[in-house]
Amino acid sequence: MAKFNDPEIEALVEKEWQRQNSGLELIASENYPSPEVREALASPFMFKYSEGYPGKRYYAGNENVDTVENLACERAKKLFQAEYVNVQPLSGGPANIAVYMAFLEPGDTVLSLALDHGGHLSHGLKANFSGRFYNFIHYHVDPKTFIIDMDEVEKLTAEHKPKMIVAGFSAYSRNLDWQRFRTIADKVGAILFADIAHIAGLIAGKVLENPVPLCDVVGTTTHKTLRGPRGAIIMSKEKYGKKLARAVFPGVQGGPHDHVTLAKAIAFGEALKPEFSKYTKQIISNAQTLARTLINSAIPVLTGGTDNHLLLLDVSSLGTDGAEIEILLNDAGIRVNKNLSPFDRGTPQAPSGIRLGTPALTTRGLRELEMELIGQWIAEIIKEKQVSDSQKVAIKELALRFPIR
Ligand code: DSN
Repeated sequence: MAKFNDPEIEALVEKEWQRQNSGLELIASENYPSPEVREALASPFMFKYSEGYPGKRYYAGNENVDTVENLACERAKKLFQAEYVNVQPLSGGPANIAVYMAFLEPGDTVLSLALDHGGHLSHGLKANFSGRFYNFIHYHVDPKTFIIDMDEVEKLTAEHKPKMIVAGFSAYSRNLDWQRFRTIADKVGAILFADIAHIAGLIAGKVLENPVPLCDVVGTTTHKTLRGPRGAIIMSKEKYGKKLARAVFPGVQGGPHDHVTLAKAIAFGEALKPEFSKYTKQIISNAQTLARTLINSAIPVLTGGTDNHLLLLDVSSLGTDGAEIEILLNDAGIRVNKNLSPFDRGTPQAPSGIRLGTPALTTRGLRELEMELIGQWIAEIIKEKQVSDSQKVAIKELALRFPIR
C-alpha cells in the first residue's frame, strides 16, 4: 500500500486495508484487480484531458492517449468478438444512459427485468433517470422455478411493442436464453440490449455463452468478474458505432478518464490469457460449492443453485431477514449484501434475500474446501442468529491466509 504523509489519511487507508484483508468478501459485484491494473490508475495518463476520440481530440498532446484508447478497444473487440467498442463510459450507470440516449427518445417503451426479480436500478426504476425518462415495462421470474419467464417476455413484447428489450441483471443466478431474447426482439424490430455487467468476466473466460454476436448492443462494467478498474464499456454492431460514440461524448460525458482506459487495456490483456479462463471456471465452481453446502445445511438457495458467480438466499422462512443477516455476517467478518428477492414481502431496507458471490475470494485463491467451510459458517450464523467468538477467530484466520495481492 502507498504511504501517505497525512497521518489521518494514512490511518484511514491502513484501517480499510486491514478490514479488507481480515474479512471474507462475498459481495457479488466486488473484486480485486491485479496490482498492474491498480498501478495504471496512478499513471501519468491521469493528468490528461482528451475530450473526443482517437485522431479527433479537442486538446493537444493526445498521441499516447490515442494509442491507449485504440489498444483498449482492440483488446475488448478480441475478447468479446465485438464489431464496435467504446471504452470511455465512466461506469455502468453512465454507459446505460448513453445506450438509451443512442437508441431511444424520451417516452419510448422498453422491456426489462423487474428490479426485485433481479434487474438493475438503471433498467427502469422510477427514481432512476431510466424510469423517469422512458416507459419501462417489466418481465419477471416464474413464481415456482424463479427462472425468467420467457413466455411473459414474449407476451409483453407482442402487447407493448417495445423499442428496446434489456436482457441483463444484477441478482440472477441462471443463464439467460440469449437466442430466445433475439427471436422475440426480432418479432417487433426491437433493439436487443444485453447488460452483462455481472457476467462479463465469465463470458470473456469462455465459461458462459457470449451474447455479443447476437445482440445489437451490449454494455458492461469492467470491475466485477472482469477484474478491471471501476468503469464500463459499450459494444455493438459496427453500424451503431457512430451514434453510440456521440451518445457517450458529448451526449453524456466530457473528458474520458485516460488512466482508467489504460487500466481497462491491461485488464483486457489479462483476460485474453489462458489463465483467466481457468480463474473464471474456478469462480463458478466456488459458487456452486457454496450453494451446495448451504442447501445441504437446509438454507434455501433460490433456483436450487447457480450457473454463474452468484447465488441468492431467501432467509424469510428462517425467521429472519436479509438486513439482520447482513449485519450478523459482517460482524463475523463475512461481507454480503441484503437483496430483494422475487415476490418479496419485505422492504428494500429489510428484504428477504441475501446475495453472495465468489469473484473476490476466488481472486484471493480460495477454493472448494474453503467454500465448504464458509458455507457452514454462514448456515450456522443464519440458523443461530448470533456469531460466536470462535467463529470470528476462525474466519479472520482463514482470510489472513489468503492476503489480497
Ligand atoms: N451495484 C452493482 C451491484 O452490486 O450489482 C450494480 O450496479
